[in-house]
Amino acid sequence: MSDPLLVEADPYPFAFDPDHTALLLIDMQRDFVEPGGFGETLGNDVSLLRQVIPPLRDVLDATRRAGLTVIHTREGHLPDLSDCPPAKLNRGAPSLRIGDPGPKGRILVRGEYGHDIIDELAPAEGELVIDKPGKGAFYATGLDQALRDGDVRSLVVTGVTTEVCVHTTVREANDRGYECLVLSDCVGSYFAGFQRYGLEMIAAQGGIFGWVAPSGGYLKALE
Ligand code: C5J
Repeated sequence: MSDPLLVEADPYPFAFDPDHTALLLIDMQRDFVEPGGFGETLGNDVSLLRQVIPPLRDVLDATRRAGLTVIHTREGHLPDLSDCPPAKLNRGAPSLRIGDPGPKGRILVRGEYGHDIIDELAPAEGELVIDKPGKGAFYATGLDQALRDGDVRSLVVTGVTTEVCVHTTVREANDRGYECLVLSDCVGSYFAGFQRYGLEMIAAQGGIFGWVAPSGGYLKALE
């Protein structure tokens, strides 16, 4: 076991052992993040999400250099939508539904161009990519088993969106016994208020779901 590394964080320093820690990049998919994608079609300002790309790129590079495990997730469904519950498909009576043809291929369908991860953060060979039908990365996926197989106990969490897939995943991870550090400048929301309160909720009450810190402290710890 290596000496634990420390990151200044809310509500108190986050200690992690790099040999038992994974970087998780949640849903950095073209349809959420790119201009002309599904997210923008719904009226969202994707520039708020794109702000996370440069710091997350630095975090990804440093994490790879340090030899920690890197895991990517993608939200999406099988082409026949058999893994998409009607409640999700019909929610909100959207003008574009999951599976409909969208600007970058069928919306949230595996194998489509818009479903894939943006080029800037493309998975490297050997990095695990978890395809998830839900908002949380643990629901109906092999993530928990993969983490246990790799003896991973701590997660450094990044990606989009803060209040939806990041939050759901952090809560799921916390209930399963993983310690989560959320990097505040590497998670993004289409809504400034949700970003702020989403992060506050994680670290509130002595770190009820985990820790929150800007990426600088994590990068420093890896040096
Ligand atoms: C994610 C969503 N990734 N907002 N999905 O947060 O529907």
